[in-house]
Amino acid sequence: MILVTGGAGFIGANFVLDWIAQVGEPVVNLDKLTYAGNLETLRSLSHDGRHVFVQGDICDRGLVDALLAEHRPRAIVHFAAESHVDRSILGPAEFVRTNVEGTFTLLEAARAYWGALEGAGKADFRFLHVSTDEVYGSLAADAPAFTETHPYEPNSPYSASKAASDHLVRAWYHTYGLPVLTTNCSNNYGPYQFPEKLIPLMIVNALAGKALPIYGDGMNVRDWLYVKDHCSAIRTVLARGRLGETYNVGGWNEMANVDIVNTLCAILDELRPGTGSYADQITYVKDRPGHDRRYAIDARKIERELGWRPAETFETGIRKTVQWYLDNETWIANVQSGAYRDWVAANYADR
Ligand code: NAD
Ligand code: TDX
Repeated sequence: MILVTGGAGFIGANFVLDWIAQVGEPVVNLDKLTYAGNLETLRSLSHDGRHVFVQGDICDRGLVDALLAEHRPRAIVHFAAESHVDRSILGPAEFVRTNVEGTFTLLEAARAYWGALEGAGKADFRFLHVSTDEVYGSLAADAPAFTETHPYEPNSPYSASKAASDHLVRAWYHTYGLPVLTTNCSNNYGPYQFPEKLIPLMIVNALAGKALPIYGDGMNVRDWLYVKDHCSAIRTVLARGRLGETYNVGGWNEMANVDIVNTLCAILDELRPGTGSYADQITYVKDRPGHDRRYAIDARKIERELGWRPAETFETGIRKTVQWYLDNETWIANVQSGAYRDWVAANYADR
């Protein structure tokens, strides 16, 4: 049994589906079901005994203690977070609460639980903290990609809260010996991503005939990784990562936002032709405050030490992603209307 936090969100739910399919080991999934949590994504597991869903808050120490005592997991994989930069600018409090206080609560609960384990159970226990490349701040156009030793220079309330959580995880290893691992990954894309993030927002707006809002000059650069490749990286680090280490995870795929949006429009023009090009819907809008110019990940450590490689290129991953959104318009409509919340009550009432 492993305990996953935030397993109803975009990456967490992809991870739970991938874990059950690839490893088959039971999962207890603790998720508060904020606006970003969507159990409809886990519909295929709603009657699978290997998935135990618990709606709750990672800041609730009593609940976390009770789950650890009941399920005796061999690892905690911690995804739960407030994850959207624009929301962190409008309302940072929830980011500090969940990302910093929530991680602190989990670390303390894990320390108590692990401290009472004995023998092989104690030696094998792992706390894997899922983090982001945004903690490193912004890179100049010609600077080398982020390595694991790059200084932390977070610029948004979101990235500052994730940086704080990374520091707590590091301290719990050095001070208490808690067997931790941290991954810092670049921008993910793929199925089941909430349509507030760049790629799903552009696909959904394009299909709805709405504007495609590009912030600033559209030349901000991100590294993009298909979500299933992030899941395989987490599985790899959990299995073979060195304790106390951090691993950067990325796709070696830097792209400017405007190129991403044009790529999406070109694929949509081909797969769902309209009267003109979807690119005609592109609108340049006011920039995001404190908008980081460039992120790039140097993933050589995880490749060299653990033998991990992404399976998808951007070209293959983005086509699968667009096709998925075209094939799953009900999922999108339910997310946009809020109807996905009713599905939870109807299908997980017994949990
Ligand atoms: P998401 O916003 O889609 O999902 C977050 C999940 O956490 C939701 O299901 C939500 O209900 C849950 N949650 C929020 N607050 C909670 C709380 N207090 N208690 C319990 N559950 C709570 O996020 P995501 O994009 O899937 O990101 C998952 C993790 O990966 C985050 O830690 C994020 O920082 C990190 N990450 C994301 C990306 C990316 O591109 N999306 C890249 C690198 C790292
Ligand atoms: O409408 C938009 N227009 C636009 O130009 C949106 C939503 C975004 N953008 C730009 C801002 C960024 O430069 O696109 C880029 C990607 O934006 P987001 O999808 O909001 O992602 P980002 O801010 O890069 O952060 C993401 O990657 C790292 C995730 O949200 C984080 O959780 C993760 O840690």
